[in-house]
Amino acid sequence: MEADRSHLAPPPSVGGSDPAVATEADWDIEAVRAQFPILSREVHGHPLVYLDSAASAQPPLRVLDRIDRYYREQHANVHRGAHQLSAEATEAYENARATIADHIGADSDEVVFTRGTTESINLVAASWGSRFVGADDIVALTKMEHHSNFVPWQLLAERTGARLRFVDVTPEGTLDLEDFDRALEDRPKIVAFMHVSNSLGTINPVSDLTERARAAGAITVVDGAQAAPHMPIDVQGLGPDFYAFSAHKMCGPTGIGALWGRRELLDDMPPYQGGGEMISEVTTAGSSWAAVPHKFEAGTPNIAGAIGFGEAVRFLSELGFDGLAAHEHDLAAYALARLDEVDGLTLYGPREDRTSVFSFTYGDIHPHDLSTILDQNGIAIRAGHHCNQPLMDRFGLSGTARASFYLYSTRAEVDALIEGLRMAARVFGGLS
Ligand code: C6P
Repeated sequence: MEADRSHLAPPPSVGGSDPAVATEADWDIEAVRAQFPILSREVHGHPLVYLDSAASAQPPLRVLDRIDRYYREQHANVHRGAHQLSAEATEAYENARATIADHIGADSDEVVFTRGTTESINLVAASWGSRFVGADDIVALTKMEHHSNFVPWQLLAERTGARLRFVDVTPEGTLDLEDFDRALEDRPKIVAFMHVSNSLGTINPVSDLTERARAAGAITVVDGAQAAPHMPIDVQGLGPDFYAFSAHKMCGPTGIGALWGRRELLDDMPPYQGGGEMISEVTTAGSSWAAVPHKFEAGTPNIAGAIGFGEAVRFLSELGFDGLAAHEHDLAAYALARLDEVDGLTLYGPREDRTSVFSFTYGDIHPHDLSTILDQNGIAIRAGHHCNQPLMDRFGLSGTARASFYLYSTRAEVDALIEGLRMAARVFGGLS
């Protein structure tokens, strides 16, 4: 049923652009949902309302089928055997890389398969960082970062003696651009920042930031974990030097992700790990390295994961990011309007230029209590610091409740969340 839209605030933009407002009727939500078997299960006797896609999105049947087919029909190690199965596995693995590269406007040999965003950033910090960062250098990062774009730089600073400079976040939950510019005056060697905030939904102006950083002589490392699921990524237009993302947040399997890097930078970097497959030659006197990307893929890779990742990217591309962004845009506007109706609820993050992830506190109810009550009603949200402790500190919080929506989410699920919040208020009292 199409809800009355007349009460909606001007919709926020999702995906950086301002797509035409879609309705559930434009986006064939039932056809989309039918592709996700898990969405028809129940939790604690209630239909599942899955509002935790920012943590891990659900995979559609065709991704599950592709992984299943790989194991049933094609499983063998890659790049090793001359036999048919190994050739087929290698072809499927490299095709997945090509699909992902094509999707982000890159060449295949610039895409390194990793375990995910975390490993991608650790790879850059350990490899580029250990070769090019010294005790006199500065690494700039923001207080908005997920721990995976924070701790690797702390480790690098500990190893090298480099200094960290933290760019502030405004009270509205956007990056403090004046502080960003002040940080650049210190001529940092590396500037690391996220594309989209996993707690606030903030979309950072990546191309603007990379341009400013480059002009100041820095390389940029962009955490795209929360952007790649929601918008097409064009690494050439965005302009970073490295871009990291994870499959499991974009309908793919866990344990696989990608690091894109500029070819000349990847070429100059030492290996991250040593072992099979990443070498050109090994002798007792020493070893030489395979060309990129294989130099960074030591050991047997996550072949099934990579193939599933490629299938997920194909799935999203065929569904179309325009329709997806318009659907999320509509849902975000609806969710904002409905959350505004709840007295005692405080929402964190901007109202414009955001994705459909909402962090909030509700009166004095502890976020974990809130999530427990919602879970008893089949509603899955996340509670805690979301691996964003410096950001939580910035807002004087220990944690928030967080509901995140995706391509299969519905207005009815927003309504279920609001009803669940009212239920929690009745349990804890004192709130409407
Ligand atoms: N955020 C969340 O619930 P991995 O675990 O390596 O796939 O992704 C880490 C990561 C990096 N950057 C951002 C912006 C992220 O959101 C995440 C994962 C999940 O917010 C789990 S903490």
